[in-house]
Amino acid sequence: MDPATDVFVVIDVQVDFCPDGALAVADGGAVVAPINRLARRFAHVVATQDWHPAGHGSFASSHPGAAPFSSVELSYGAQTLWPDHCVAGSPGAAFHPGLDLEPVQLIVRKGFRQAIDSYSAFFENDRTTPTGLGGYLRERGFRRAVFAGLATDYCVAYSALDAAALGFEAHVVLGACRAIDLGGSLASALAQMQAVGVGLHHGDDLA
Ligand code: VGL
Ligand code: ZN
Repeated sequence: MDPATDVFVVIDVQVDFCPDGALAVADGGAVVAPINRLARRFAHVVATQDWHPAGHGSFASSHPGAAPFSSVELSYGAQTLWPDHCVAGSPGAAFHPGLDLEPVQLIVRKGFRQAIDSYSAFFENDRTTPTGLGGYLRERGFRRAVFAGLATDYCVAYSALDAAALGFEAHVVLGACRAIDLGGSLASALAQMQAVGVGLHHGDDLA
């Protein structure tokens, strides 16, 4: 590790992605302890927060007759529809109460445009609208980005893939992530990350 050029990126460790949340990821709360432990080993930590307006275009409830977890065609292509979740300012959008925010130097909110979802911490789902995180990390001189959080196969994987595409050395600590696994999405995400050289760490540490 190089403390000056490594950054730990904590993805969407929010109440709605944990058990009893609106879009609960199985065992989602299990990521909190390893993430808190990892964060203390990095000199630089940033976090993302899924942050949607009420009536967001990714919510099934915004598409009459559509069921959660089905897919629709939006202006930018296929979009999975989710239960209402992480509505800006709501209790479900808050970080998990056990997440240690003290080491976090930047919080990036994403998915706040009504008509565009954003899985990745770098580019929204139209694949062109930037969140600004790429410029921030580059300007701060980071070279290696290590990811953990929720969910492995959506926001973590999209973020790690974009980081690699932007030229960062990307790693994912899989033991500090949990997946939604919808229609083979976990296997597909792992294969895509492997294919572009994202470092996949199967335990809850970087080893
Ligand atoms: C996420 C689905 C919808 C995630 C966010 O954080 O992985 N997944 N919104
Ligand atoms: Zn979302």
